[in-house]
Amino acid sequence: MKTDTIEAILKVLTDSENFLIAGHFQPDPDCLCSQWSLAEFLKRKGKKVTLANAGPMTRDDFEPFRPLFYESLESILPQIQSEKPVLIVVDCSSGDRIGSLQKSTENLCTVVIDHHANGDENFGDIRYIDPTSPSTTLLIKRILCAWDQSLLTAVADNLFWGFCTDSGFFRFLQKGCAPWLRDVADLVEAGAVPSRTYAKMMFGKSLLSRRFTAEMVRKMKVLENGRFFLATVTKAIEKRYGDEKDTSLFYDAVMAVKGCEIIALIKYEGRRHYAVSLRSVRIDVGKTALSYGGGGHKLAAGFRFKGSLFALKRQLKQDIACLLKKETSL
Ligand SMILES: [Mn+2]
Repeated sequence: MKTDTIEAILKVLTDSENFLIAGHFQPDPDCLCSQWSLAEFLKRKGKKVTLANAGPMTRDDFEPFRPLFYESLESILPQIQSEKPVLIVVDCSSGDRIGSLQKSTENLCTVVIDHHANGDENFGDIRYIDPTSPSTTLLIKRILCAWDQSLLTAVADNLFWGFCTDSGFFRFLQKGCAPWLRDVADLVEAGAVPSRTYAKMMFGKSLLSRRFTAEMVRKMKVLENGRFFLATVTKAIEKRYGDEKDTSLFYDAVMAVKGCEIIALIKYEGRRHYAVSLRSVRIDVGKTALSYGGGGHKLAAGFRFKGSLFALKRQLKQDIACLLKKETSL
């Protein structure tokens, strides 16, 4: 995969004075913390920075970020068109992932900073892509430290949070991650506190969000001799739990089941519209997601599906059965 260097990124950051920082829609902490930390840093260097994310940013823990981000660029479009800031896109590497922001930013010089492998190579003028990084925040950390060694405590704290969510609080880290853990150590040195971040991520949940997991575990289908688990968030479940659907707890609970290899979670998004998330213990499900027009990582990926739930389930069961068969025969 072609990637530009940190030096190329630094050159744009130092040479330009005005930036628009965007990330993927349905942002996670890795995305928002990458955006915010980069913005904070550039502002301290005297640059003009605008933050934008198509959202939604409804999660409680995103509240401090919310007033700082534009969800739509409509109101500042004339300004963008006359000032032509450099667009920096983080935590995704194809134009469609920034959602509704794409149209208003198409003609801007674009820098892409991402750790996903399956992006669009034609998107962006400068692309710094490193799929070995557990999070985009660690790429941002390297860029910031290459410019200026001092990290604000708040920046270190947020960069660490992004790393923790994408690495499942260190659980998903693979062999060879040691260099990245040195960056993590730098963040802790600069003021990030692992126990505090863990508490922020794991505690203070609603009882309803625990009940969601209970219901999903009870209703999921056990397939392929207990190697594949398929669960569906139906319209009724969606209505009952709303924002209280804590899917990460569900994945953790099912992943821990002996023999579990792959989990698929189908979510109702509207009539004949479904979002599918795939999780895997070791087998590459990124390619499966890609074959449906989606993307993601080897062990965590997803895609959207238009059509009947019946057709989706039938196809997905077939594909996963095939994948598991191939793995068994290797
Ligand atoms: Mn990420």
